[in-house]
Amino acid sequence: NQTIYTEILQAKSANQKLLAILLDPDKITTDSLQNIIPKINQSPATHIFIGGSIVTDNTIDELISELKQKIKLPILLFPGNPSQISNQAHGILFLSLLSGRNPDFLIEHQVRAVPILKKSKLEIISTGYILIESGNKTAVASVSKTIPLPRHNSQIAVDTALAGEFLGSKLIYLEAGSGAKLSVPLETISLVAKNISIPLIVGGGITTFDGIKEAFFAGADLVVIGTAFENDTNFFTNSNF
Ligand code: 1GP
Repeated sequence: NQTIYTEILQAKSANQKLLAILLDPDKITTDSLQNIIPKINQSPATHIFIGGSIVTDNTIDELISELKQKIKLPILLFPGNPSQISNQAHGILFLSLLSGRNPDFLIEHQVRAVPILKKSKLEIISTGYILIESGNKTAVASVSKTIPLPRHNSQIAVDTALAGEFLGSKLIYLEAGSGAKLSVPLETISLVAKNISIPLIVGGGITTFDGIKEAFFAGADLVVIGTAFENDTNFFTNSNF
């Protein structure tokens, strides 16, 4: 059952841009959730991603079941490791960190997730995850102990993304890292988008409405906003979406 993925493909072919709000379960309290829910419903978001590099709290099930009652958007797990899998979500971005050379994040975590995934009804969406250098050390780079791809060599990003597509990834995710000083260069987004045929997700360090528009214009099919919304829940309501 690939409903969420089919909808992403349909949006891509209709040139409808998609927007995900990334929620980090560690940073959300029961109180803040009640404030966040109406803001998400008023925003142009089309998806909710749930995850973080260092999720310590065990409240992910509760968080998602509360969100599902009040928000109609598809909820996709964006897990840093197998402990962040919840059956409450609709689907999971099944990530392999293709930019790195750490086998744990290329395949080990994925193998360990299988017994959990086999018992779940989650829609599993294979995603080639590519970390691009961002001017500061982000949690994903530290936690994964990998070196991001260089900013000024888009060709290596293109080749990595295409390797992912040839290996069977359904999505490519170009990531600068949450809270990145510099978001993924537009030139890299553009070259990767031109070369792959699967949908392209872009996130990390995008903090303005113009930043979102530029990423879309460069070729992103789906943009992810985490920190900007976390810091200001009026981020979407104040901009002219
Ligand atoms: C991180 O791409 C997402 O995985 C979002 O990053 O928190 O910088 O928006 P930000």
